[in-house]
Amino acid sequence: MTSLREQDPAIFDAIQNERRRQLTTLELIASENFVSDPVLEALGSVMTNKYAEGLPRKRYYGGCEFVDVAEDLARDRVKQLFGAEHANVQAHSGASANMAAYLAVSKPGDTLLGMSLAHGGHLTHGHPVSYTGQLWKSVQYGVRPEDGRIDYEQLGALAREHRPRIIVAGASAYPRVIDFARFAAVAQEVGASLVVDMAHIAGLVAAGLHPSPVPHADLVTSTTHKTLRGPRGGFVLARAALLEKLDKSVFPGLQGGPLMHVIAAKAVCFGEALTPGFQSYQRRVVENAQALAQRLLDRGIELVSGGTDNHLMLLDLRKRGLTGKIAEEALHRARITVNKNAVPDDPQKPWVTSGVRIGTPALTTRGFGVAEMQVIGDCIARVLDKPDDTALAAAVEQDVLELCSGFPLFSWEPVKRPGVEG
Ligand code: DSN
Repeated sequence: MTSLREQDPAIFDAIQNERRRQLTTLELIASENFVSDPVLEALGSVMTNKYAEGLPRKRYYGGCEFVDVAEDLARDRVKQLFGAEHANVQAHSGASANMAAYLAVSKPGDTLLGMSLAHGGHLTHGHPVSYTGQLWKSVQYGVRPEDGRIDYEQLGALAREHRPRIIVAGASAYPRVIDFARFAAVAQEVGASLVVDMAHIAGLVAAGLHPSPVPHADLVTSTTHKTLRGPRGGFVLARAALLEKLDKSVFPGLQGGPLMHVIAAKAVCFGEALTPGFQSYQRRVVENAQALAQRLLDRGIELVSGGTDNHLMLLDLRKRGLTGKIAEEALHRARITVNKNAVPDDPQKPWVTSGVRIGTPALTTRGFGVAEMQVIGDCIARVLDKPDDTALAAAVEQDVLELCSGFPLFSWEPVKRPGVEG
């Protein structure tokens, strides 16, 4: 990055500091990951210079012959990966993928039944602050208070009462297997389209470690940057019958020019996900999550639903008298990065919350295994036992740095201690 260093040292420094932060912290945000060098190279490529509105061989601009190659490869690979009939890989993000899917099978003013954000869903599943909750009539289902599992009885009852045009399955903070067949049965009963947002679990689905939504859903949306370990972006899978509606919904319905450098990087990510190594990576993600969850339980930390089946867990801090905000900040001081997160029926505001969400995809990419998860579980428990103790935070920070130093993150450099120029 010699030219960036010379031309724009402020941005160069920000990037170097972010790189150092990633190297010297424990990244436990469930929706984050570390991309490979080939993904990063495709992202930083000249394909960012190209306008390519339209689809391969049907563009509104000349000179698209090579970006067409990238988009064809991305579409073919993602279809192969998930056994889908059709794919659109142009969505800039998961939020736009969801909007495109909704617009393909309904119109604003229709009723949408989605999982409440407060129970683990997502803003774009019909929350009132999101356009999805403002443009559609939103009805929300959630989890059962007694066990934190999706309340399929409530889902069915709400569907029969409100006759939604769309039912949305999928979650951002749900640690258990989702029964897509059950969602499809409810959707069929009331004549709704089923849209599954598999963003969080896409990598697990690709590896066969979570049941696939593809046979059950009319449309499946996802991001590429979570468990799938690709560039930041989205895509939508569809039944062949919805091919045209979906493509038109993305462009010209929702977006202008696709980000061709990101699409090239998505193609690289899908190619990586088709290799056998990806399946063993996903297996380790789940093993690590289960090991970490068990260690936290052993240390007396309560988890929503009592554990995890996937890549994440949700810590319920109410009985400790802690908020998610305090916990996130205390863990940050010890170089452990998590996000505060609402627990079901959280009495606190979204900016405060009573929980913390933790996931293992990023650290598993970094090479951490079950033994390290146990050490990390102890580090988290030590901090949460005494969140105001700055001496303890400093001691845990040293342990975290020690742990990080054994796991280089970027192939082109070793771990450096903070403050030491690299
Ligand atoms: N913001 C994402 C997450 O952290 O789960 C969802 O889009």
